[in-house]
Amino acid sequence: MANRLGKLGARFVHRLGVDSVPSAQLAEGQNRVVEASLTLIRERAKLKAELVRALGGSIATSCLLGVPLGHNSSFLQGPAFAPPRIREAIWCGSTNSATEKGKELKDPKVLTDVGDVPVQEMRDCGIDDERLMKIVSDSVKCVMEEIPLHPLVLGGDHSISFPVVRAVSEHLGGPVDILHLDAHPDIYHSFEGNKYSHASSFARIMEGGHARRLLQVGIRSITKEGREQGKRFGVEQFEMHNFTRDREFLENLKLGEGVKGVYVSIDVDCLDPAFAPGVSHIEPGGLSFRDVMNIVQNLQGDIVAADVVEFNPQRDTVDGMTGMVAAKLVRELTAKMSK
Ligand SMILES: [Mn+2]
Repeated sequence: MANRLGKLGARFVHRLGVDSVPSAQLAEGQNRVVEASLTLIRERAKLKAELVRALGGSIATSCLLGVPLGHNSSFLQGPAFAPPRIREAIWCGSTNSATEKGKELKDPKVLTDVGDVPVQEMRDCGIDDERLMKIVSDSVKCVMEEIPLHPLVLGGDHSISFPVVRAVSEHLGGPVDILHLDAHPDIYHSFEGNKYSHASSFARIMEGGHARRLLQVGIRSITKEGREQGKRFGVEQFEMHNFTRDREFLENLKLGEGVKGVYVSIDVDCLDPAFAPGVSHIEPGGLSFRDVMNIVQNLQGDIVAADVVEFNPQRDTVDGMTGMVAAKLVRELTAKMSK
């Protein structure tokens, strides 16, 4: 059923062309759709920030922003369907709304939400990837402009990390340090001819000068090009076959000093598939959920924004186990970001 719906969703996109609609008319219509989408996110962010202030304010409030984009995946497109599944699991009645160290998720000063960027709707209007990536960046900026909201982005495939990190560094006026947990380095110059591929996002981030340090943790599927690109950009790649040696260092990280803060990007496939089977690229030999918690919970640094990407609901178990795992990653990132 989920698979059938997924395919229908993807097929419902009509790529509008100049042959069917005059180009000036198409461009004008697209502009209206983009403006409407940004207006909805901007106004919701403004209202949620007003609510936080009315409740006494905070230093930082995590703010969910869904980016249901799956078409830059090289294999399956299911991550486009993840944001509503993650939200459902965050509030699932099988568990309570407290984080491990006692933050209350129902408190709007801790966690709020501005909804999703309407990715499919914009593609249906013929908007191309170059522009779509800019709309994702602009949506993130709409959230960051509303103090004290800090974006916690729900993917989507990993291609979204590029426009999100770009927006964060442009908004803050300088690079950040990035902690990137993933089975893959996602640093190909381009993949299958697509420079916006989910396997290339960190090449775009490094070229753009949006990160000072990039630490990649959980790596266990890396090619020669992946290692060469890593060296070229000065990336600190921590491969799983050395994890026993690296564990103590990684569980006591201190990042973000002298730059604009820390960005955390979690690809759900950093976890071993035993913990998170609902991903597009099953890669055995990964981190345990507690390994990830130790790394994230012990991290010293000011987390300015984060993402959780590559959860594929079409690959999940019938009881939605990976959805709960992705939701817990979001819950614990929220605990870490909110102050
Ligand atoms: Mn990955």
